[in-house]
Amino acid sequence: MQKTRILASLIEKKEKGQKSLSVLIDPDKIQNSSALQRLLEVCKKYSIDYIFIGGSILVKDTLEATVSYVKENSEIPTVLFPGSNMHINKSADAILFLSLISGRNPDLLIGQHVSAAPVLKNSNLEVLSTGYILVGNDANTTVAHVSQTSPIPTRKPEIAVCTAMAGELLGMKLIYLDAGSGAKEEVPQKMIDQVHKAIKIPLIVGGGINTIAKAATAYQSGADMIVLGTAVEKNINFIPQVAKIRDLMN
Ligand code: 1GP
Repeated sequence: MQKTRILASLIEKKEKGQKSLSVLIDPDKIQNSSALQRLLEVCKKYSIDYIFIGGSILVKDTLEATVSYVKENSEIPTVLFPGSNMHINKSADAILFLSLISGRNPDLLIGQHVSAAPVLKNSNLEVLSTGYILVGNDANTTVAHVSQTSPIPTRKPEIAVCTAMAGELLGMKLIYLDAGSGAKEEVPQKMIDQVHKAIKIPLIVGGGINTIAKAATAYQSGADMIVLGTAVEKNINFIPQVAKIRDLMN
């Protein structure tokens, strides 16, 4: 029996109009355990809702050590954000089972999932079926290159809307609009707003959120959860600033 705790809480929060905040830890970018410890302390202090762990490619073989450390030192639910079916770790609480529905690379629409399925079925991971939509005007980002797909251009919100609707109709439980890690241009307000209005399932937004104004705009436009990665790596004090925006909205 697969767990459903995180999905249930996201649906409940959405029904109440409550926002969530997730911090993405890229295991490749962790300097040492004291930096990770400090990050976890700040996440706890400001009641970060979820810790995402992963990245498009992981060069160092530190996923398992990172997940274990976070689990041992924090009670915040851990959600794997995998770049491939190599990035599964059974110690985490959940995994975003991402189907890259903005692209037409069959391996990332269904291929990797086939090989991951028996491993996931035999784990205690909560499997969160997620329609993953890459957004941006640059076909040369790491994620675009690794995934061999082109993102949906920022000026084409209608394509994102139809893609998200298709994901929902296919039975996916979450939609993730992502401009990619460290994106210069975040997912535009108009696109978040239109996608939010077109679907009933929770909407995650991430990529390039590096100012309070961008975080507030994403929430106000309809993001149920926002994900912070690069900006937190650069400045840990960004966490309390965005947590305050979340709390003001809740
Ligand atoms: C990337 O959405 C995440 O997939 C987070 O992006 O690193 O730009 O915050 P940033």
